[in-house]
Amino acid sequence: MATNATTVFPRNFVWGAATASYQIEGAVDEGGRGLSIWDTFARTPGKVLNGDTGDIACDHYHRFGEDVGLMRELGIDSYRFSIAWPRMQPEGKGELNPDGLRFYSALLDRLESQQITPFPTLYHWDLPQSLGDQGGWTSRETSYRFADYVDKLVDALGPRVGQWITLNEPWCSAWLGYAVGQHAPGLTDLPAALAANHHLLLAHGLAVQAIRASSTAEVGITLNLAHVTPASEDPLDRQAAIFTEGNANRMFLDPLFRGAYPADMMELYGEATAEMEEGDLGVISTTIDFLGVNYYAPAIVGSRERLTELQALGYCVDTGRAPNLLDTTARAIHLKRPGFTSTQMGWEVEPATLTELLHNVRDQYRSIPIYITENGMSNADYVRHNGSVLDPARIAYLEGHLHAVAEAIASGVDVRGYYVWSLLDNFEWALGYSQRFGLIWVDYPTGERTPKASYYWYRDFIAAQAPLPRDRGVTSATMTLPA
Ligand code: IFM
Repeated sequence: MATNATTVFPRNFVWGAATASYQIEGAVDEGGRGLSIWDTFARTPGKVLNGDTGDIACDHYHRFGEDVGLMRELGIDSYRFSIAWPRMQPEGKGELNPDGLRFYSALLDRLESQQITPFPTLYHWDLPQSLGDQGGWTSRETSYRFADYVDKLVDALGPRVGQWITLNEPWCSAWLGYAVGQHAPGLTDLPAALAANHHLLLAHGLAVQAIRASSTAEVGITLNLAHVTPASEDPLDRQAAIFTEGNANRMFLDPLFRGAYPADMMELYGEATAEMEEGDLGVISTTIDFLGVNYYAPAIVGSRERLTELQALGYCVDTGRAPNLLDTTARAIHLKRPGFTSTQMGWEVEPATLTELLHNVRDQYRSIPIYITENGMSNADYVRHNGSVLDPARIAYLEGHLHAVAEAIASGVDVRGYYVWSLLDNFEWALGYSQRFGLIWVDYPTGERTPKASYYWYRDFIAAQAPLPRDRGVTSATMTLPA
């Protein structure tokens, strides 16, 4: 956790908050939007807790003006959101939907009027259902469809966007969607997950090339990188941790930065490995301008064979982590340590692991501008009798992780910005509305927004970083974090 230390952020550090289309927009049947695989998945009984869907969500589609107003009050420099592919290209092909374009143009206008820089993600899991019907990410064709979509979108909105994120957390799309079955489309099929892993990366590479061909915007990708620690020094636990880290990190970072999949993982997956074409890895490793890192919690991993011994040491099985990964990552098992604070998701809180992870990326790959594109926690928030929402645990979590980011910067990692997940409470995928990650409470029946104590804390934190306008020569701002 944070110690008595001075936290310094560079002068032009970007302060932001993040959301994603299916999680907040609602209006799934409006403005010519097509179906997505998440509409189908959420409407399938038993797939999402309480049968929740994104049909209405935060109704951001209708309330985006109010939401941008709340961003303005918060004082963020930049807003990370995602563009719903089925809103823009309802069938995943053809011309862009004019109503979809109107919605995102209006959002961009509103952001611009409030001097908030847009940081759009091109794909945050809502694949058009018609592409899902043709194999989704197991099909190479989906990568080509994505590149075509991005090409058209950048032509239409490009002049107003200076930075694009191609994909959000392709690990989740590929592995939770096709191996674990907890996310759309809900498959439990290792070769399908490996094909999806490859086609998502190919889609990313093709999209980078499409953007480069028609714009000068920066482009990057957001990964949910893992900080993995073996539960013990036992060789079986160590090997399980290596494979887990390989599955979460190296299966993405190696092709992106080294143009090759990691040999040990290819050997592990053997015949299940995806078919590739010559040149694919060259496309995937097309140079990017920045890396987005989403980080929430450390992972403690042991070998399934050693579960009894590990339980005797006080570990328990982390049921909040994808259970079927046990088989797909070499019989590795996610564990929880005794005595560690967890969030409502059951995720352990250990901010210093974020600093270590950022060091690892720099040392094992290369120094590249990094944005922390998501960080935050779900909490058992509630509205008090006087209408306020007090969430000191979230404030402590954010403080600790900001300190960890500052430590990474101080030791030379090129971190350029930080986005809280999330601006609003929203639809947390398979967990429906049961998990509240927002700085702003959303009353789902009415749509009413109530900023939480963490919102005001983050507002004051940002203000303390830039007490003078940035063009008035402020070189840095300091603040002392509590012990
Ligand atoms: O809500 C998600 C988001 O869509 C992707 N990253 C993790 C968040 C919390 O689980």
